[in-house]
Amino acid sequence: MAGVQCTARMIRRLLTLALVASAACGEPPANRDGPGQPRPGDLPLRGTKTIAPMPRPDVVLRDTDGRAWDFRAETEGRTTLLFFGYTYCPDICPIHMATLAAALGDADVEVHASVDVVFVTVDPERDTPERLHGWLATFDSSFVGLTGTPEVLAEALAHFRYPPPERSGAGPVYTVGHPALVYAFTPDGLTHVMYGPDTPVAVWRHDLGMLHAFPWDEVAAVGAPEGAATSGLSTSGSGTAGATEGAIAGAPTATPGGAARVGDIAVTGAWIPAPPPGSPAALYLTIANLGTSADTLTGLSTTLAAEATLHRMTTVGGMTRMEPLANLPLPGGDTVRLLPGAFHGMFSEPDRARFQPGATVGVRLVFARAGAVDVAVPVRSYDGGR
Ligand SMILES: [Cu+2]
Repeated sequence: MAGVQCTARMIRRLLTLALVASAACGEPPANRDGPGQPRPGDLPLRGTKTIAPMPRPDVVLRDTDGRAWDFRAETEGRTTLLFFGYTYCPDICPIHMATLAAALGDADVEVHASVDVVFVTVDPERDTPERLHGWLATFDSSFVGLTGTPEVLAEALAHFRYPPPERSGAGPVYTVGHPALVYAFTPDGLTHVMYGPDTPVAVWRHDLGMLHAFPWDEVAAVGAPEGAATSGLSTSGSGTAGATEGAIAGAPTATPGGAARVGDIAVTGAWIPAPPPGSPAALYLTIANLGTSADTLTGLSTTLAAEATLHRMTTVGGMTRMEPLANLPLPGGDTVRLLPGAFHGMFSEPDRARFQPGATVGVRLVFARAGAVDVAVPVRSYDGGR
């Protein structure tokens, strides 16, 4: 399939049209220094634009071959998509990587070659270089995995005004908070746009061509953006419980998922994204309480994984954390959706042979009032919904 092909000339024409249109509406054209001087802020990008673009972080990390990786030097003049995450994450991290791999897989060779996807682990203890390399390769072998000492990783996060990575939970199945956003750095060295985990493949496809083709050399003369010293974050609304169903790249809407009924409880659209090797698996579904009495989802289980738990993702200040959830209240007449970036079931140590696209996993859901119900849940690849 043909990728997005935006030439610099096409983008200039688009910008001229947009500026003429805004002038005709009586609004002063924003971010313009002179005639014909395009500014990144004028670009019709679909990602969330930063209020104040930030420079690339000045940190030296380690790649998965153990070599020193100077972030600024290695990425200079290129389009860099930076994400902080960890490979044991069941939800946002694999979604971002799968969506990016799908979008880049469709892109022109020239666009793909101009973009670096850089994944910095926030869990250096479990994400060994070997594991990081293998996990990323399941998405796209060109993705760069980076690690570092806790001090260096904290320094990299602090550049984006995030606290050091923080663990929750005890034992080997702890989770780690991390930023929900992918930061897109363009060849001018700045980040003008960010992307949340609910970014569909189509948006990436659209924006990647534009990030690549924009005449950044003409912008370079404009100088540092005002307010660069302030926080560059704008609210993206990503990863909140209010996410629209189907807005997630990996959430298929056309194919019906597993469904079941017990008492007043109707379960629909259940699906499991096929997890990368050695990673936990997530469960997404919709639960409607068709009765007038309140009920509660008190547990879930499967014989095909070591453990099944319920989680809630919370995004505060752009930092996503996963919290275990003892139960999920289901008020009478309400519908609750387990969606990427909001609620999910999680299967630790899933049976690899059974958690494959096209397979079905039997999951038992237990409700305080309605009782237990077994759902045959289809496993699909993350990019199955594009
Ligand atoms: Cu994650």
